Amino acid sequence: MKTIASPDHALHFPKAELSGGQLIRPYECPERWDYIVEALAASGFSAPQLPNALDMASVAKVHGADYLRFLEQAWSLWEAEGYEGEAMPMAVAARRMQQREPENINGKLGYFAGATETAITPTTWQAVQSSAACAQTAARLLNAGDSSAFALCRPPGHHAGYDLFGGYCFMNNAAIAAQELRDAGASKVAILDVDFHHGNGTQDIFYERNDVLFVSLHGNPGHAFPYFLGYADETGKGEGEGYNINYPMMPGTPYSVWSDALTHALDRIDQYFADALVVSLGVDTFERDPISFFKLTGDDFTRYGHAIGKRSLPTLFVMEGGYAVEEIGVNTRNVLQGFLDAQP
Ligand code: 6XA
Ligand code: ZN
Repeated sequence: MKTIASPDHALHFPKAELSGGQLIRPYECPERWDYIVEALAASGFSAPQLPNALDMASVAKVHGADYLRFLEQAWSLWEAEGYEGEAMPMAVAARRMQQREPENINGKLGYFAGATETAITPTTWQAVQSSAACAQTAARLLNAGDSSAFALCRPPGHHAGYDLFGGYCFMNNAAIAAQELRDAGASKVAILDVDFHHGNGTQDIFYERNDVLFVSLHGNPGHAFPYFLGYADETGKGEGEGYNINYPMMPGTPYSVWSDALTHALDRIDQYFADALVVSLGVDTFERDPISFFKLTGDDFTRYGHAIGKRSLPTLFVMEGGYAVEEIGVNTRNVLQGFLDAQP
C-alpha cells in the first residue's frame, strides 16, 4: 500500500483555535503528520510519495466556484484590511438571514463558515491544495489498478461542504477522491467515514446523488460536533434517497457497540455493490482522544482495519482527525496493517 503525502501540510498551522472561550494552540497540528509518517516507517511501509499537482476538474464537481474563489482569495482580502491576526469567521449567515456572499472579507468568512474555530493563514491555501492533491493522486493509483492506497491528508476534509469550511477542513479530500474514481469509470463508489465526528461536508456534497453512497459512524450530533447534522433520519434526497446512512452513537460508546455498527455499515456497502471504497479515516474514536467520547483501544483499530479488509474492495484511506498526538501514528498504522493482513 502506497502512502501519498506532502510536506506542504506544515504550511497550515494557525497559531490559535477558539475553544472553551480561549484562543488555544490548535488540536489539529503538524506533529500529527510526523507521528503517522514515523509509525508507518517503523512498521516497514514504503516511504511516502509526493502528490502530483492538483487537477481542478474533479474539485470543481464537489465544490462551488464562488467558494473556491473565496478560499483562494481569503488571505489577501483579509491582509488588505490591515488585520494583525489570522482570518477567522465571526458573524455567520444564520436562520432567516440572506444567503448572499458579501463584499467584505468578514462577511465572506461568515458566509462560507460551518464553524468558527478554523483560522486561515497566509499559506493555508497552498496546504489545502496539496492536501487535496494527495487524495487525488492516491485515487489515481486505484484507477491504475492498485488495490489500496493511503492519502495522508492535512488539513483534513470531511467537514468541508459544497461551499462550507470549518472543523479544520477546507476542501473535502475524500469527496474529491470519490469523484476522481467516478470520473475514471467506477460506476458506484462508497465512502465509509469512521472519524469520531460526522462527515457533514461529505454528506452535504453527495446528499442528492446515488452514484456515491455515504455511510458514517460518529458521535451523536446532539452531543458532539458538528451538532447540526448526522442524525439517523438523514437518508438522502431526490435521486440520493437511501444513499446516505448515519450511525450516531452516544458518549462512552465502546468497541463492542461501535463494531456492530461497522458490520452493519459494511453490509450496506456490500449490498450497494460499490466498485471502490473511500475510507474517511479519523482515529479520534480513540479512548484517550482529548476532544471525543468513544472508547476504542489501540488494538481495536487493528480489528476494524481487518474487518474492512475482509470485504475485498479496492480501498483508499484518506486521513481525517485524531488528536491523541503521541498515539495517532500507531493507531493509524494499526488500521492500515489490519486491513493489509486481511487481504488475500
Ligand atoms: C471543533 C471540533 C472540530 C472537530 C474536528 C474533527 N471544535 N473532525 O476531528 O473530524
Ligand atoms: Zn474528527
